[in-house]
Amino acid sequence: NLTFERYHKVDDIYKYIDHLSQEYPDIVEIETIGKSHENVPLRVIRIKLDQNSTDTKAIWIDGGIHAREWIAVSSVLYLINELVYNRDSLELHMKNIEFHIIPILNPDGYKHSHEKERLWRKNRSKPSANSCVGADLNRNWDYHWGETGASKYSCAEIYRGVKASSERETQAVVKYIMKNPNKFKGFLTFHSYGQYILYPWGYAKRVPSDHTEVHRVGQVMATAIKKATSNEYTVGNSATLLYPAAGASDDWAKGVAKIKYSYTVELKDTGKYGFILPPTEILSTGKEAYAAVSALANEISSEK
Ligand code: 0X9
Ligand code: ZN
Repeated sequence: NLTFERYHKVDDIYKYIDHLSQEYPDIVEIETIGKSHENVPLRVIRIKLDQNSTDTKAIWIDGGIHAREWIAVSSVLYLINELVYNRDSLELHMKNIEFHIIPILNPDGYKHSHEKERLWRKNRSKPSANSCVGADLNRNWDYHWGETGASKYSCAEIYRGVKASSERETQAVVKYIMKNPNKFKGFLTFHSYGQYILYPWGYAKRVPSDHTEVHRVGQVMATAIKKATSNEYTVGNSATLLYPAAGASDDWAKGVAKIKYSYTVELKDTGKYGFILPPTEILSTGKEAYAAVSALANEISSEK
């Protein structure tokens, strides 16, 4: 079992999810969807609690696309842990949804952040001999790739990669979701920090035509978080609320995979500790992530 008193390394995380799939093969399934640049398997854990329900609505959830945002990884693990160990007491809408969860999308970067440079953000690929290491996996997606807020310079923190979808980590998710894009009704990517629930578009200060509903559901998630821990999360268009940044996964999910409810959740805090959030915050932030997911699942399962 996993403690929520500290942050975990990649090996421990994989041991934990392996254990879950062995102990609970009826509800937990693991699929390796690709490999990172350094050949670490990228694993999706699928959880569907009610195997008898014919409802095939799915929600995609990922954490750890940015190496230093450890709280995103621990919060997704908390969610997994709740789904499995608290399954009997969960609300019905949590049982009917199929969750496709990748707790750590950038294992190489995460490892580097643990062992070498705490504030590392990118992955660990190296496009050529004289270039810097790492592409920003949240600038690498094939939707308005390379536009505002992404850099063509490999040394930049927001390096977009040599081309759209150049990175293995991006490719693995694209391939997996595009096998069956229609079943995904929600897409949540967990980041830190700032306490925001952001929705497309992120490439420019524009909103999609269905933004009224997308905003409303974002607000429902923020209200659920507030109820859980009394923390405030601000809901809004990501380019307007934060800054324009093209080639991020949320825009791809909405623009290409056509997943209506696509959000980037920036977890705690609002700047006191920033990326170096103390482990004492793991449990309460996990509860916030859980509250957001549950609220989204409820909205999605009640929609037509
Ligand atoms: O800049 C990012 O990639 C995200 N913020 S972070 O501090 N975690 O790096 C925000 C991404 C918001 N979404 C889009 N711009 N599409
Ligand atoms: Zn991030």
